[in-house]
Amino acid sequence: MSSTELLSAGLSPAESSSALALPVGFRFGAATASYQIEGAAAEGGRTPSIWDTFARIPGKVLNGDTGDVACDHYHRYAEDVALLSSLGLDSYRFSVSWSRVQPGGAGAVNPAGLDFYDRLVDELVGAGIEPALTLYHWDLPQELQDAGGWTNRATAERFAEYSAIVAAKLGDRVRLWSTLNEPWCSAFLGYAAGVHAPGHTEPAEAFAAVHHLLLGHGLATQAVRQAATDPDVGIVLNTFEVRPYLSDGTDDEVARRIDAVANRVFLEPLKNGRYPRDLLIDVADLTDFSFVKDGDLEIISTPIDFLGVNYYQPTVVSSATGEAATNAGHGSVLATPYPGSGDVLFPTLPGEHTSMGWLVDETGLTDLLVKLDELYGWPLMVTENGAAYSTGVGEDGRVRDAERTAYIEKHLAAVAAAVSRGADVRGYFAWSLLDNYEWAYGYTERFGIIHVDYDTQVRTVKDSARRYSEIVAATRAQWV
Ligand code: GCO
Repeated sequence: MSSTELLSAGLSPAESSSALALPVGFRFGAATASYQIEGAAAEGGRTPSIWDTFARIPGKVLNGDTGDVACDHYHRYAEDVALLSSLGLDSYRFSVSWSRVQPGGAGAVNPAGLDFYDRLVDELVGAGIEPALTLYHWDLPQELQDAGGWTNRATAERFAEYSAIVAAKLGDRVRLWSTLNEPWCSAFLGYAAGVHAPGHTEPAEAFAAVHHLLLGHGLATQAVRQAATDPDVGIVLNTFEVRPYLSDGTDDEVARRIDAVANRVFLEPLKNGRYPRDLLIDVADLTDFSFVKDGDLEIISTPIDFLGVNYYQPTVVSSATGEAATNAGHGSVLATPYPGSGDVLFPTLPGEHTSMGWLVDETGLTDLLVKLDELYGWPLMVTENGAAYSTGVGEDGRVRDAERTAYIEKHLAAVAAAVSRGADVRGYFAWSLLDNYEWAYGYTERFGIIHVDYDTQVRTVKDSARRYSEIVAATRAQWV
């Protein structure tokens, strides 16, 4: 028998066509983030975060949308957990709003805020769903921003204190902890490109922010290990699968630069306790890294239990003019931290694109996972993967999101392909459980496997969620 035949033995035809060769115990989940779904922005003692402020600056977010109401998950969490459960998912990745738990980001705990997450965790555990908690998904308390935000070293210390509070309360039931979600976005989109809160356009600030985010991560990792029972602690990066546009070597130097500022700026300090030498040289005109103090890199390289990988599309880069220039798409924010960044192009490749204009190419996920496994050796988890398409609810009440269904099928198969090539991948979380607040795009882009009607808050399970659920069931069936 071939391994495929072996795996399919005893399964119904529908099951065997859906089952993926993934290791026993592989986690299947869906992900969200606090500001994107909770709403109840001024309830239960929550105070503003930088996103509450940024969303109110005219022109920063499409239609002036805010997270004031979002998916009203704060009030509807039990219904949302029931939906997760109905899909047969075993894990739920969510984030905690710092200013709900500790208004102002320092000092006294707000019991009402912490109780919300206590209830959510109980609801999940009661439904047999493993909570996967992210401590920071971009919603910094505004008061900390007023004191400099992530450019201020003290923010890292405040973050560790807040993390200890959350871990002390929930650490008896939450095993999977992520410190930061996508610090690249916090630092570069927030402080250099200005398209995310706090909206600064100071490239030098972005590097100070990177360092203090990493320091906060290291301190929080230690704090969670002290306060929680046997936790697995990791960090979630939007590692970029950087590919040169031209394969003749012309674009290799640009690919190296982007890989340094997008990936290795985080991976190297986390794994090896140093910033990449080539990066230090590339950005020498911007910063001398004098914000790095004795002992910081040891804290930052505190061993982690897993790396969370968020993947949506490959990042194709070019230095060329001509054809590449004609096809240069969005994404130039990646180059913003560099002086003379105008020479980095992000060509749009032919093929299918989502409503965000992102290329559908699952080979990028396989290659990225294999590469990260080989270079760094951490257990990996795909903590976000998904696609924006605007398919609405049909007259028969169904959401026929065939493109998203195909996207998820291809990317799950791409994870299995990475596993077959030796990568230690332990889970997959669809982004997102619900249509939600897509940051600067407001409510215009829908990533959910569950549709949300923002007027009525009615949830409708999309076809993609049903298909995902079927694949999960079939894959698990082969384990028994
Ligand atoms: C991110 C965030 C999510 C986004 C998602 C789609 O990766 O940017 O973690 O909050 O909503 O990625 O853009």
